[in-house]
Amino acid sequence: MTDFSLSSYVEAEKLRVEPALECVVARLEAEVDADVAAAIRHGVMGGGKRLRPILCATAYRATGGAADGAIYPLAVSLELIHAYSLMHDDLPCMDNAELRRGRPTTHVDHGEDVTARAGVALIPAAALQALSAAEHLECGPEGAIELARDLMEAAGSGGMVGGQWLDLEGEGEALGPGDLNGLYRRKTGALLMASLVLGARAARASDEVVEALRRYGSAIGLAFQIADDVLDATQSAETLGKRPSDAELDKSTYVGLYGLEEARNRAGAHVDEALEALRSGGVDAPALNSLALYIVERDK
Ligand code: GRG
Repeated sequence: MTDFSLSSYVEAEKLRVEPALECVVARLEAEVDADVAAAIRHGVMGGGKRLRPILCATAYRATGGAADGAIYPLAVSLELIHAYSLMHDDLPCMDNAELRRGRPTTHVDHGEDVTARAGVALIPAAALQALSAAEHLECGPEGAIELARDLMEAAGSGGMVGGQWLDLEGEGEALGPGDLNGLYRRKTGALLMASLVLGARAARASDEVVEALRRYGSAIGLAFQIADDVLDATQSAETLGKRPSDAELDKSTYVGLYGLEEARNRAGAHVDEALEALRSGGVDAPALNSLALYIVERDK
């Protein structure tokens, strides 16, 4: 029996993530034109679950990292990539969305060209943020390179960007299970997995533990995107803070392939896989267990 409360944990984590993000955004604002600065602030500081930095910080502590807050500057580098991806994903040339996190998307308030520039500025900012955070964490030159490489690989054409290409190309196509899994592992899974790996690496965890976190991250990445399909098919714009759009954009989804119930079952099976990865790697972390369960239960 545990008295662990995920909602208090997440709230406390957000209180540590937000100032670290504010610090990066304030620095960036001083480097760019005012219109781009405003779009960056809109895209980065406008809410969101902050799941990626929370996973990173949680993995760090679960694998031997200190509880003193030193991890957050690294953790927010993941959120910079995530924020840019949402800003660009919402653009008219991609998913053409006008609502996100319960308010107008960045391009609706700041224009398409400014949003494109603001998003792009966040990519090198994220890499630089990871490198300077690694220096403060005293990871050494090789450790710093490894962290930045993991982040950029997850963000790149073998990861999130490549997944987004597949997603755009797949609109109007009936993707089979293998193709859909590959797309999800890249588009959504790669950055979630990197969040765990960065945290564990920063804590100087053993290769075996890093591998356990990688397997956990890979499994929750898939579970997360399947749960997202379920949410898109079952929830209103009011609840989601964005307009459900999979059907309108004619996207292949787990719900389309397997139906609602089986999609939920499969997401649950990936969560079991994630929990087993932690157990087999000897990682005892109630917060990681609860976060995995939360990922599939957020539609309830
Ligand atoms: C130019 C092809 C090309 C790509 C640019 C746009 C882009 C890169 C990538 C898009 C990746 C993307 C939108 C993946 C979806 C990931 C996902 C499920 C996001 C929702 O994450 P949450 O629920 O969001 O964590 P919050 O709002 O809580 O932060």
